[in-house]
Amino acid sequence: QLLRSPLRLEAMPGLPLPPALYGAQRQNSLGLDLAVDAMRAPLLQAHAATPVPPVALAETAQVDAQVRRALAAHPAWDGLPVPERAQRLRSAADRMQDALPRLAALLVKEAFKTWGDAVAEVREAVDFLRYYADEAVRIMQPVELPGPTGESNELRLASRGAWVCISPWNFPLAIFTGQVAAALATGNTVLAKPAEQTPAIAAEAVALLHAAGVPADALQLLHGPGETIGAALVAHPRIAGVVFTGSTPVAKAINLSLAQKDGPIVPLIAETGGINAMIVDSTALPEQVADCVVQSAFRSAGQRCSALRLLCVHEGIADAVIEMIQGAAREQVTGDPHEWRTDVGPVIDGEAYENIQRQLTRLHAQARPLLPPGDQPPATRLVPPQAFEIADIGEVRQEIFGPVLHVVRWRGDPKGVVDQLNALGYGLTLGIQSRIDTRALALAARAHIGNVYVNRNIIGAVVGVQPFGGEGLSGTGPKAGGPNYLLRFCAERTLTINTTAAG
Ligand code: TXE
Repeated sequence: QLLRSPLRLEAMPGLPLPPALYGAQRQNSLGLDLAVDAMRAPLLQAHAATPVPPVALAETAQVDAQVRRALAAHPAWDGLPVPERAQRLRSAADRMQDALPRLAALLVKEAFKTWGDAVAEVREAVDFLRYYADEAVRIMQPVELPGPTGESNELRLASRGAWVCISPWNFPLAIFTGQVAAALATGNTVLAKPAEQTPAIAAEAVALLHAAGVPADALQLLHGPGETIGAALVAHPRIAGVVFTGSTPVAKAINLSLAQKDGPIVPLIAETGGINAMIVDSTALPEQVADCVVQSAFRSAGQRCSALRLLCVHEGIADAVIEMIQGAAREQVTGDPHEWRTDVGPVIDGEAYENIQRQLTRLHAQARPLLPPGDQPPATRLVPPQAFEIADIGEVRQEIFGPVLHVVRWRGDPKGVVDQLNALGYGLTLGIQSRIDTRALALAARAHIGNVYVNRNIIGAVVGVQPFGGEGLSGTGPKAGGPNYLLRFCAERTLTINTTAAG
């Protein structure tokens, strides 16, 4: 199920084929192209009919009152039977599913997603709601534990209180919904602070959750800058925990703020970026490698925390792989995300664009460019897929959040490559391409990396199937979309009763 078979477009009547179709397949990250094409009419209709509504910004002075409201709403929400809470989240999932064309259109308009990525993201948000609803029902049953004669022992999970959910712009619906759904499913109330760049899609998700029966005070939305609103929420002495996805420096700043503030010691769940690599040995299939590079490094304009940044390829097949990547990259259509054919849309904002351009200038001076730079005017914020050959893994010090790949050749023992990757300190994703199973498994076991994908044509996870999250500079764990995630939102409580006592 995980290694999907290639979908052949020739079988789809009426679908325009690109002039030189790479690998005779064309699909987005989750192999959705064909399904997305089938939805073309309702999606384009929704696009014409969906404005990006303005939102009201929160004031820092409001934060305390909103936290108090979330605390006041906690007993009633927590007091609902778990199946009832789960049912409301499933109802929100159904509503989200029904609203797919409108939500996808909003993602295209507000977050500049391509259509394939937008549809995949709505589905991921729906999956998060359903998965955490089911998980809460599964884990929140009291468990009888064995104990000494004359005592009964019970372990149960309880909600903690009001959680702060801080989310980024790159999956503004899926990550936002996942965080909120996990906190709500476990009986917590929520103060959600979405990214400044993508407030409208978060507001849509909240409206659907409210309509599905989540009380307004149990789920509150605060729009505004991270440095003010986000920081004020984190610093509030009465919050129960923070779940954060974004950059490593902000995760560390939140950790520091939590450590220094008054009030209880509360958990932080942080999921940040990575310098994600793929190790390709001499037995790998160059075409398969190139396909994975296109899907993992260039799609979503490289704006995924899981995205491939560093290709470590055995010198014996490096030239063949590079040539194949050059061919595959040429097939990528960089352009307006509203256009149906676009593969690589603009990066999120001018600041991100400038940042990427600075890194590209440095790379042009220091490394061998493997792809043409393109001639897109800066106002478009379009960065065509870029790749640079570098001499050493250690040269990659920083995550470039765009469609930019580093390529390095290696020789000798691939275990040394894993050791160098471990030394970078990030630990989010790793791809391995090899036709020697024992070697691939040995490399995977050596890597201090949260998510390893062997011979897969995309680096990235599926909710409820492959839990996702990193370690080291890439985050705290536990993994989102996996069986241990909800535990972190809960307090563990035991109840021991002396069953021999009179009375
Ligand atoms: O993230 P930020 P940005 C990485 C990626 C990218 C970089 C910057 O490398 O280039 O982060 O992106 C809120 N207290 N990723 O600037 O700043 C902020 O308002 C509390 C990887 O978007 O970390 C937003 O809601 N909150 C990542 C959220 O934090 C604060 C996805 C993320 O913003 C805050 C996105 C503060 N002091 C970026 N400062 C991934 N893992 O997918 C900011 N925020």
